[in-house]
Amino acid sequence: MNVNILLVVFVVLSGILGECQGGQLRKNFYRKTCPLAEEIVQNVTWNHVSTNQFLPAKLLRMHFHDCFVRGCDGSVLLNSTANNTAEKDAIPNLSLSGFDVIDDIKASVEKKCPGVVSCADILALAARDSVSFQFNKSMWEVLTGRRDGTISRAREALLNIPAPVFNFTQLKQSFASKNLTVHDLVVLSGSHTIGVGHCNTFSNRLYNFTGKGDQDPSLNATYAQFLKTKCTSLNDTTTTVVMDPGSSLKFDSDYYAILKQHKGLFQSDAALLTGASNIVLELDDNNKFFTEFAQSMKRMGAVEILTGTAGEIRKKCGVVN
Ligand code: HEM
Ligand SMILES: *[C@@H]1O[C@H](CO)[C@@H](O)[C@H](O)[C@H]1NC(C)=O
Ligand SMILES: *[C@@H]1O[C@H](CO)[C@@H](O)[C@H](O)[C@H]1NC(C)=O
Ligand SMILES: *[C@@H]1O[C@H](CO)[C@@H](O)[C@H](O)[C@H]1NC(C)=O
Ligand SMILES: *[C@@H]1O[C@H](CO)[C@@H](O)[C@H](O)[C@H]1NC(C)=O
Ligand SMILES: *[C@@H]1O[C@H](CO)[C@@H](O)[C@H](O)[C@H]1NC(C)=O
Ligand SMILES: *[C@@H]1O[C@H](CO)[C@@H](O)[C@H](O)[C@H]1NC(C)=O
Ligand SMILES: *[C@@H]1O[C@H](CO)[C@@H](O)[C@H](O)[C@H]1NC(C)=O
Ligand SMILES: *[C@@H]1O[C@H](CO)[C@@H](O)[C@H](O)[C@H]1NC(C)=O
Ligand SMILES: *[C@@H]1O[C@H](CO)[C@@H](O)[C@H](O)[C@H]1NC(C)=O
Ligand SMILES: CC(=O)N[C@H]1CO[C@H](CO)[C@@H](O)[C@@H]1O
Repeated sequence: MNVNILLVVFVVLSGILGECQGGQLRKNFYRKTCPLAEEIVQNVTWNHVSTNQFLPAKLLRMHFHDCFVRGCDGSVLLNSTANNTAEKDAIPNLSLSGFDVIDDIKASVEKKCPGVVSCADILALAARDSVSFQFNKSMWEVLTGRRDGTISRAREALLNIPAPVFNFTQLKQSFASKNLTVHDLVVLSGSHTIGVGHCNTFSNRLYNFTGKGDQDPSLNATYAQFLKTKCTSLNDTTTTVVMDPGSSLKFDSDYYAILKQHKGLFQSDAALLTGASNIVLELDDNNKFFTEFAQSMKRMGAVEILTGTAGEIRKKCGVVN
């Protein structure tokens, strides 16, 4: 085989690999149609994060929920209507917030280039930029070119968002249904290095694990005692607990160190240690975690996307055109 043929094979293979990673998404899709789009998103996001340090966790989780229900099509942003209960109003799973920030970013982008930049792309960029603020640089690449969906159903959120009581098999299946691997599952769960969980999402582990008033034996007993002082009963639905007690605002690989000490907050966190301990051990390192996170986010950000002429570019993220 001569060099030219090798080159052709290489180019074709890279094309196929690129296809698998991002589908028809591209780097800086709006370069010609709205050159300042990504800069505006970053600026407005950073302005908000500078006065709300809890925002990165909100937007990162919102992007995840968007991608897992009908793909990353901005459907999580749609409001309920008289005849439809939208994803964002699916009962407790969600406790999502930050929609007002997305609306504000969208308004700034619309002012510059009306009807060009999708809400789905804005959410993907804002999730990246909000987490990146503390590093003063972009922590992962976001390909763009997503279009906005027009359908948002609460029932689909309940069916597609993995539950905190899921075991490893269920988590693996949930991610596989989005063409994401066990490696993606463990890497993306590292998002739980920032943010909070409500007591009712894990208090069964403290008070009634098997229905006999018992505690989850896989939860660090010392830590369980501490958690019981925060969540004093099974029916507390309002108190929140940080998931990374040492540095709940800092985006780092602490999550994996926490898992190793059996202090993962949800059963789904603890399940990773039993189901994929080798990956947990591997990721307990900032550089390794950041590198892998960037790749898995690219894969999650391409799940079931609408591109080309599919869907629409919403004028307002909360309502279809
Ligand atoms: C693997 C399955 C997952 C399960 C079962 C799960 C479950 C949960 C639950 C129950 C909460 C607490 C919500 C609350 O009580 O307010 C939470 C918070 C959070 N999750 Fe996950 N999650 C998973 C994966 C992910 C992924 C893939 C991401 C992002 C890529 C993510 C990002 C977050 C963030 C940032 C928070 C904190 C939100 C806040 O502070 O308001 N999670 N997750
Ligand atoms: C974004 O913010 C930077 C720094 O404050 C500023 O120089 C730049 O002009 C802003 N860009 C846009 C498009 O607003
Ligand atoms: C839902 O209601 C809107 C008006 O609020 C209407 O335009 C739309 O056709 C209705 N959709 C269905 C499926 O009934
Ligand atoms: C953030 O990065 C910009 C450009 O990369 C640089 O000009 C600025 O000094 C940095 N700010 C801080 C606080 O390091
Ligand atoms: C995981 O949960 C499912 C549903 O509750 C159950 O059928 C399955 O046996 C569990 N798997 C393991 C390995 O515990
Ligand atoms: C997963 O990949 C298969 C085969 O390429 C494709 O048919 C399916 O639509 C993909 N599913 C998702 C959720 O991306
Ligand atoms: C614990 O779970 C069992 C079985 O589901 C239930 O009968 C019991 O009422 C629960 N205890 C409390 C305090 O909720
Ligand atoms: C919560 O549960 C405790 C018992 O665990 C009970 O005494 C209390 O009345 C419950 N509170 C509410 C608001 O249901
Ligand atoms: C439980 O947590 C303590 C620190 O709070 C730690 O020293 C211990 O090793 C942990 N136990 C297990 C089984 O990981
Ligand atoms: C969606 O609902 C929120 C909260 O009720 C509201 O603030 C926002 O203006 C609505 N968006 C649209 C486009 O109607
Ligand atoms: C994923 C998740 O937490 N699902 C829950 C959403 O809320 C319904 C109704 O309370 C629960 O049954 C689901 O388990």
